[in-house]
Amino acid sequence: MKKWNGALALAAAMALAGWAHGEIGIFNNSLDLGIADDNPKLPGSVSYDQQGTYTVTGGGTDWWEWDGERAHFLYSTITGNVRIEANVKILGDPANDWAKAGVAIRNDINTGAGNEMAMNAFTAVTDPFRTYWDDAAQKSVPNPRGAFQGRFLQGKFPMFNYEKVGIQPTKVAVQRTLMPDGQWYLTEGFLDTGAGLEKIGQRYLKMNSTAYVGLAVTSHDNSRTETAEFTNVAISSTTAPQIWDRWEAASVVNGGGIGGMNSFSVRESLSPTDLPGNIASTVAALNSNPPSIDYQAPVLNFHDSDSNGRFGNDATFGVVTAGLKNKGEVENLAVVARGVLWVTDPGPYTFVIPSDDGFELSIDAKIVGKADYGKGANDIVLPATYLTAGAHPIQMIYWEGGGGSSLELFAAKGDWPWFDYDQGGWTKYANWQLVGDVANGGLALVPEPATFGLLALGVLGLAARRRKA
Ligand SMILES: [Ca+2]
Ligand SMILES: [Ca+2]
Ligand SMILES: [Ca+2]
Repeated sequence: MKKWNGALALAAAMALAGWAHGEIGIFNNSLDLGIADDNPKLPGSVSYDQQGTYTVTGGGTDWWEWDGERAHFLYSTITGNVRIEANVKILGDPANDWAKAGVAIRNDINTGAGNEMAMNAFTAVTDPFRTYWDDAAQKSVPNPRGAFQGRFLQGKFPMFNYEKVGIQPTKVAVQRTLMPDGQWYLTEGFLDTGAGLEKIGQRYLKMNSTAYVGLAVTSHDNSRTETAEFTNVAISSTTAPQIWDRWEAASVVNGGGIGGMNSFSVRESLSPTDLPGNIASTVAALNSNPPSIDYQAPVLNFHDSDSNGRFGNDATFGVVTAGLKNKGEVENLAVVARGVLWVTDPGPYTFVIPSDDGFELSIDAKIVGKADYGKGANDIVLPATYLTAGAHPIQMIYWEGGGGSSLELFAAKGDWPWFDYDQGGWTKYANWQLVGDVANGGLALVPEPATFGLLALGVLGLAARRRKA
């Protein structure tokens, strides 16, 4: 992992234009997040010693609660890009292992009747004395950790969580950076466990331009409070994001087409021998066996047997359409589908792939996600990938070994943990559509780059004519 060099943050904080110094060091205000006198039951407090130490005491059942964050929060309002970092030390031994102290960026502090469910990103340390029972050793062993967590949607469950376990972090940081589309912020969490600040997670959040930024402590036990000291607290508008999207090179498949207008080029190859259940064997089969069939498909929504995924109107695999296999009897099939995405609405996109068996999805020749094992048609939600406006080659490698077989590729704009925040009611976060289903708002596909120049000229010509009209 890359390390963050935070040396410039303090200086940049001092240089922030228009910075209003409040009553508590560099912060303007503090409050109990949650329902007053209920959760947190015991009021929190803050103090500042003029030497740079902030002492924050907080109660509440947890920051990470389904119905809202419970903590004491010392904050300022800040517009645009922002980074906050601090050394953090929890005082004493908290009653609950999950007591947390850290730095947070929030969309709001009052989203409804004191029941805080704001979009947020929080990097925190937990109880420094936490342990777990080691069965083999028959004793408790240290189990310190830090976490980067938060909420995706204002007023909605669930939340995201990334943890780093092993050494108690001494320093935490969280930052947000506005992406080129002007609406989505990349939020990133960092922890220092002795080797400098290290990124442990990222999420794209569609936040307000003004955020609440500060220090938070939750006791994770509503019958008491816990206290932490924060030093070297720095707020900066300089964020230097480390975007994690797409770093691993895609598998190379030779031959087959590379897309068309509103379509994928699909190549299917029936293996004469059993197809081992992994990506490398699938690529080898595609590169060494003659293709069984090449064709164009508007979307990837295939079904042969067992689950048919999330979308109906399934197509049969090409080998069934061509009469090479009976429906329901497809086995040992290697598939590659390629196209060129044409993105007109830039931003983060989440792709979901229910497939039986596995897959590798790449965009711009870098892997977005994969399932390198035989599997059933459960949804796999890939980490969000940021798509700029314009053309992006896309490639899906898929195989069916034996048993059930199906494949779908669908996506929605945004960074989502799941398509369904009702966990089964199909109450969707966003407009999930099959990739290529433009009529319903899905991502568009265009011809291969070799012919793409002509298309781009055509689009520009059309725009020019519209301006004249
Ligand atoms: Ca389907
Ligand atoms: Ca089968
Ligand atoms: Ca199967």
